[in-house]
Amino acid sequence: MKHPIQATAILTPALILSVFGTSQTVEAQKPLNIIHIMTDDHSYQTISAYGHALGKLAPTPNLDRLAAEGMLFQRAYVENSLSTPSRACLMTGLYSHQNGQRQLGKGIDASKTFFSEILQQHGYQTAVVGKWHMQCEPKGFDYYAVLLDQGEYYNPEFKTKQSNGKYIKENGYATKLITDHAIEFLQNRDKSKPFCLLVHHKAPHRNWMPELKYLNLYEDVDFPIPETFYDDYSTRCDAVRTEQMRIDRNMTLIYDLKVDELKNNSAYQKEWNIKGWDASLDRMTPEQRNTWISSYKPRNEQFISQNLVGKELLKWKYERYIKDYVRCIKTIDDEVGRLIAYLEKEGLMDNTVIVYTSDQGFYMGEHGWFDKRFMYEESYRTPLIIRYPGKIKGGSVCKALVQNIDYAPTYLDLAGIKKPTDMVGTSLVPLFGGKTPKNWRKYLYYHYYDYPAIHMVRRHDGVSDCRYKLIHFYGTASDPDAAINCNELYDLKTDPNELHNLYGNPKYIKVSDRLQQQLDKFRVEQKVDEY
Ligand code: SGN
Ligand code: CA
Repeated sequence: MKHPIQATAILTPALILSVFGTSQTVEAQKPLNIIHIMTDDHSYQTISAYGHALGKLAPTPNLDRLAAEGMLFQRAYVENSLSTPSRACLMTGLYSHQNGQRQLGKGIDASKTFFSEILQQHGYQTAVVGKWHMQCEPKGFDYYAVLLDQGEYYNPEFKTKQSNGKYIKENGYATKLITDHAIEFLQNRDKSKPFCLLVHHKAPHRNWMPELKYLNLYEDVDFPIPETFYDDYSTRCDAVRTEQMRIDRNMTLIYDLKVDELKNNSAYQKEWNIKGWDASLDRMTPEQRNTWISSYKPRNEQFISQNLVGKELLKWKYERYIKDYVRCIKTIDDEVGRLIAYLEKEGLMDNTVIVYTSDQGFYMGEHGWFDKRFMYEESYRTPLIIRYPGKIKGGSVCKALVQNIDYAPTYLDLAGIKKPTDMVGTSLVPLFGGKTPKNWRKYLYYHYYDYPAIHMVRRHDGVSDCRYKLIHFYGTASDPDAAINCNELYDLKTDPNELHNLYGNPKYIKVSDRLQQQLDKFRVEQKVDEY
């Protein structure tokens, strides 16, 4: 007689051992694999499955397929909207102040356990390809091919287990090379073991350099400016007046918007990071550079001849920015499609959980901004799609509050492993059936620390529930932008664009007190040491 568990197609190594004592008993069973695809700065606004105007104009059919066959999370958030902190949350399942990575350039407490180490100890083959970006070596991986720091779009350098600590330049476009490495791992892996593969793309990070074949894509499409593009910040704290992430005053024409021809114009020679722009062109092969220049040059010359100023110039900057950004997304979508095609060819689609997310969200001109960091929706929220055949119904939507500290516990849970007791994140597996359990969390905690730093976003923490959000900006008199101790409260139901700060409004005292209590509770329970 068949053992009842043999009737199910998917078994994790831990389950195999606990049920059968030895893994040989169930040789015919397919173990459960995990693929975590994480892009860098990908906004949910630019995935068509999310239904936003931008996504409709620049569709993402392969990501949409994952959503159609899986679950789309509408309330997925990060704890600290910045790359290295987000990656540390992913690897440890801990908040930033617990894993040490509070700011971009320093922090990780490498003595903390990474979930990759635990999976490896339990018989998983583990790999990470692409952006690692942590100030420690990849820990708990059988295979890695990681970029130098933020990585480059063209001909980037990778470090692998075989390269003896050296970064070696590879020829091609980052998004494709990273997928090549992912497939290389899958091809050469030990097929007797389940795998966990992290595919961490560089794109669509600043300065949004598209693949050559897409340099002209969407050129004739009119991307609408967001409703909040001209936000006057009138009800907000001063933190939004001192920040440096505005399309009008902080986005540069040369480095960000690729108007190379302005380099010779004395009025622009002081623009930020012209050197960075030159370096990105210099690292291209002559063929790549020729294709690049001949594509942008006529458009740039036309732009220069128009002498745009004021709102017209701002709109032009927005258009160039969005187009280059969604061009980068196009290659991401293609390459996710290529990875899926490989899994299909290898018969791996029915026993592999595929997760698609980003290290944080991004402003696509909302509030006049690019970049991230703030606790406002566009950067606090991330895309999240999970495909898990047999366990998640295709086309389902999840509205529960989930956060990037939840990935590590989820992956351990999928592998049948109990999470370490100090891991604060929560497994998402109970949500996969389509219903939110009654005891699911009602609040999320957010904390941003990287100030003073590029973009000058003030430190803040806060708490949100499914409807309201309380933000507290803090800082001392010795900070470059002076002392700040200021609160904001938003009602996402009546004000989804977060334009009306309700803090101090007598009608909202009860809500504000309730959220404050929750914020205080988080600070105490999680031992937050600054706010
Ligand atoms: C770089 C970018 C910033 C960006 C940070 C953090 N400038 O410094 O615009 O905010 O990275 O990004 S760049 O000119 O070097 O691209 S993160 O995604 O790594 O957190
Ligand atoms: Ca990022």
